[in-house]
Amino acid sequence: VTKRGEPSNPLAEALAALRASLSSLAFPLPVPSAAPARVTAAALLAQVDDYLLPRCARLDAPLLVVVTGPTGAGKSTMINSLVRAPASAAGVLRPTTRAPVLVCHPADAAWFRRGSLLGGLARTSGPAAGPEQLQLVTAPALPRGCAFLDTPDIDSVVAANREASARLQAVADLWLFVTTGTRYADAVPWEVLRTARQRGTAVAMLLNRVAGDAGQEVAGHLTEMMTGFELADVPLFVVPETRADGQGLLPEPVVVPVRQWFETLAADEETREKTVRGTLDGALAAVPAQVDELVTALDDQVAAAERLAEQVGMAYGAARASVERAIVDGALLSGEVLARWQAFVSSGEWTRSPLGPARRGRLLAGRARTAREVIAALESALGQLLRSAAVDAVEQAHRAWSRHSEGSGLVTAQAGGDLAVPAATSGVPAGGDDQVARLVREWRRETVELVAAGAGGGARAANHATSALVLVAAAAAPPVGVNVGVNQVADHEQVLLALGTDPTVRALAAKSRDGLTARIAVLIDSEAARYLDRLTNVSLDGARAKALRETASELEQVRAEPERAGAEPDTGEPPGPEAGT
Ligand SMILES: Nc1nc2c(ncn2[C@@H]2O[C@H](COP(=O)(O)OP(=O)(O)OP(=O)(O)O)[C@@H](O)[C@H]2O)c(=O)[nH]1
Ligand SMILES: [Mg+2]
Repeated sequence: VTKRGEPSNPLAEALAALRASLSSLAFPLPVPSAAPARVTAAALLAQVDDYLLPRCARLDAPLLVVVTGPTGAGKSTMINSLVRAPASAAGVLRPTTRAPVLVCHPADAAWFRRGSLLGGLARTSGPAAGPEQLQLVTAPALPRGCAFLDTPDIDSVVAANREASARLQAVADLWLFVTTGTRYADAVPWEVLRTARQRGTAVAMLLNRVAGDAGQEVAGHLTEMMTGFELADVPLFVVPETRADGQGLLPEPVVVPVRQWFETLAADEETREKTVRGTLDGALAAVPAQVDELVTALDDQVAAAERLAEQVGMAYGAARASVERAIVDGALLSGEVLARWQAFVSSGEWTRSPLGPARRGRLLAGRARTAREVIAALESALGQLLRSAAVDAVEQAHRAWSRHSEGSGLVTAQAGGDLAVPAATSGVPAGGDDQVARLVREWRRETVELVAAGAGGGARAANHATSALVLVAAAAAPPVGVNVGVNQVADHEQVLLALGTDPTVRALAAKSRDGLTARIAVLIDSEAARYLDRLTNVSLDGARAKALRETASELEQVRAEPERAGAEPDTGEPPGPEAGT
């Protein structure tokens, strides 16, 4: 039928594809759908590995009865009594069964010892050390072709037990649900049963330890409840309260009807296979709904990531706009820059001959010192402007992300460091190098080179002064065309106005300003990237959702075409571990 480890049929291939897309899923943003989706994805992935793949590869493997129900209901005691040996420890300390115990006929043991059914659980022959282990016990009293899996209780207060229990239930060909006259009305087990039922899992009920005279009444009520939960057609065993013997086994008369039912099931190949196929098909049919939930949750991730990205875009867009506005409207020409500019202007004859081509060199020559001071003041003011814009942006982005849970988890405790600390200003010693200082310095250098190239290698001092003019014109002067009456404005403003009309300065300043805005854009983008980088994994989710949807629909198609599914067991082979391996 199949070679171990190879996809044996289209169904197995479709499941393998589903498995691959499931294993790439992540739900990092804590939107409401994320936590349930993580649980669903893990459970589905486990079911594919533990049960769907192995079972669809070998339909003739022994039928696995998972015994489940509330703690203390007598699950382990019943299994031991069925196999007439203390296979799984029973006890008064709740919960007793903390790790799964698989009891099977010795001839079936090889299936479970080597098999990929529950492949993730390490096999042990002694008591399992934890829920990641599976204890294998053989019992000659069991018929071949039918095995029992004793599981931790269904509604355990121990979370690890509950999860382990759910994982084990997912591999069942049939559930034997054991409850008692005092526990049968509890809500949790019924919800679990309803889910099993909706998934087409075969179920048998066992009402255990029913006290003599209450039997009729309790069984009647339970039957009513079963009907309400669409479990009316499920076999119900009512086992009266008796005393266990020295080995903890129940008296034969109360066990016999249950054992006979399983013996009949194991012996009747057709019914057994029908049970196996029914549960398998139910589990496969339940996949699309689970995948829908995952796809919706992935969409939620993308939507949340887009919201977060938009907030970052707004914060850093505002920062960039405010810096550009300050440059364009001349806001930088104030304070120290203005004082230095005035000193620079008043040291010469600006008002009468601003920038006359013939006199430019001579005029500017004497102003090297004041020019340097203007440049230094301008650099410092520009640096401050950029730093405060970066701080504003990081604060706004941080505030925006912190307002909701999906963002607040991302701003702290990540490998990239705490986003609350703006990179542009953090950890830089006074006078030290940082991104902003580097940007300003590089922009000044670029402008000085532009001026030098434009001046055709004039005197250094002249270049200095012209650079000062160009730098101020680029970063601190308002755009040309502001109509100011010449008599009412101060000398330095007249110089500014003159700068605006001088074609050489204008061209150089325009180039210099373009260089500056480009550098600012790069800086702002790299600051914003500290936030956006945390969303890159999420933005892939659109593609992941699409891939997942495709694998699920392929699985649906294969399932809907039995001839393609090709999971017909080779009926010529007797069921057993040796077959086809
Ligand atoms: N008198 C009597 N005692 C029983 C019966 N079934 C179980 N017990 C006792 O009840 C206790 C619990 O039984 P277990 O078989 O360990 O119950 P369980 O459902 O496996 O419990 P967990 O493993 O904790 O989920 C043990 O002390 C058993 O000896 C019964 O039919 N009659
Ligand atoms: Mg037990």
